[in-house]
Amino acid sequence: MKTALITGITGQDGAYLAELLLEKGYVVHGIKRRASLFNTDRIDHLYQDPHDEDQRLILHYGDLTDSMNLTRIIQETKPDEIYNLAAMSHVKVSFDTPEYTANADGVGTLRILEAVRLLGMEKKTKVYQASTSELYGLVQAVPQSETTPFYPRSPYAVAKLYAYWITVNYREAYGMFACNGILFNHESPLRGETFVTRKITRAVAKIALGLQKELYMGNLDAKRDWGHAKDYVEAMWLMLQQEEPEDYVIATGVTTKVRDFIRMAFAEVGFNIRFEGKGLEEKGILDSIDQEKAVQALEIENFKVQPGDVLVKIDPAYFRPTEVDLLIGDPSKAHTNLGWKPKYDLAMLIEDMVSSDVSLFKRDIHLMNGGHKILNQVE
Ligand code: NDP
Ligand code: GDR
Repeated sequence: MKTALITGITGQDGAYLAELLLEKGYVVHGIKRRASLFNTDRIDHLYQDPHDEDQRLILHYGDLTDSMNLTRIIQETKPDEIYNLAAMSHVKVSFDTPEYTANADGVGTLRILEAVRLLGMEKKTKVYQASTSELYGLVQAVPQSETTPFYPRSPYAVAKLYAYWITVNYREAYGMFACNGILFNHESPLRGETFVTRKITRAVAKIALGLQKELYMGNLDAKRDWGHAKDYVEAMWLMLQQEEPEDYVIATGVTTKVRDFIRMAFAEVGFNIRFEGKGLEEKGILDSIDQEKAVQALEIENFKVQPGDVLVKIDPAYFRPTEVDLLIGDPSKAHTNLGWKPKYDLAMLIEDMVSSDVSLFKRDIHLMNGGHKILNQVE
């Protein structure tokens, strides 16, 4: 029975990876941060009573900024595989918290690698580092592959650049099995609510159900290569099962503008959106409603919006000081060496996310009708 340690287990990828590894028979240790509220929503369905004899999911309090804590956990759990997924992962927020981001996302990776080395586990423990397509930043060439030069464009991406190279360095210097998965954007119903896809799918559900009036967005022209997180955690695992440690791009090879993601997400509930105007004046207007599709998706007959209503507006607060305009990955190496191919395309991803958010807010409506107060957070 193999043992894995996942940092960032309470995040989107941590949750899907924990599920995958438990299915494969692993004992899974996870590091969670202490918070004043419960923060394990995404993995609560995997929770096992610590008194169970065959408990295979074990959580430890910890933080990537605390090397003694990390060293102790690695020493106690003796993992065969470490998946370093923990990070301050929001690009825009990294401009507000650059020093913390460098500490957690950059030096945090060093702490893990150095702990493995100091404990003399460099020949036993394999390390996966959550690298990112944000490393490519300012476009040098497309599609981006393992050999495309990096040009990071945010404190987040610069911190991840350090993490990328320190992983390569420990592999070369100490013969460690350490790999970078250079993952392009991947989303799911578990995606954090402030990332663009989830912000959109939540807003689509809320607007369609009459819980929100409009959606404020930043740069609609950014292009991203979006895949499903379920497919991407499989690639992480595959990388650590190879004979040799190597770095891999994981992507779909298809890129889409934010504006088109919005259109596709609204179309999922039968709302056809057209965009008019330029720059900050651009607006997303409800062109028409496909009544049959809307009724089927929402299970309601009467909508609080009608054709002509402005549902999407621009707010400059969501623009970044430096933007990454275009990401499109070339996953050929992963196809050939790992035999990895995504099962979800963008249409399937959007369907999964919108239907999940519609169910979520229908449940809220149900609770509100029963007299419960629901927090109405909008990002
Ligand atoms: P999330 O933001 O959903 O999850 C991040 C996780 O890291 C959470 O469990 C969070 O804990 C934890 N965390 C944050 N800071 C610390 C810290 N200082 N110490 C310990 N734990 C911490 O990210 P994703 O699941 O989407 O991404 C996983 C990793 O992959 C990240 O490193 C991200 O940068 C990277 N990545 C993600 C991509 C994507 O498209 N999703 C693409 C490429 C790379 P808490 O729940 O308490 O906040
Ligand atoms: P990204 O994801 O920065 O690519 O990083 P995000 O979803 O935040 O942004 C994608 C693009 O959408 C544009 N955008 C907006 N973004 C947000 N969040 N909110 C908005 O209102 C909005 N309007 C337009 C952005 O400007 C950007 O161009 C994600 C994270 O998961 C990283 O951790 C990971 O490394 C990369 O993906 C790959």
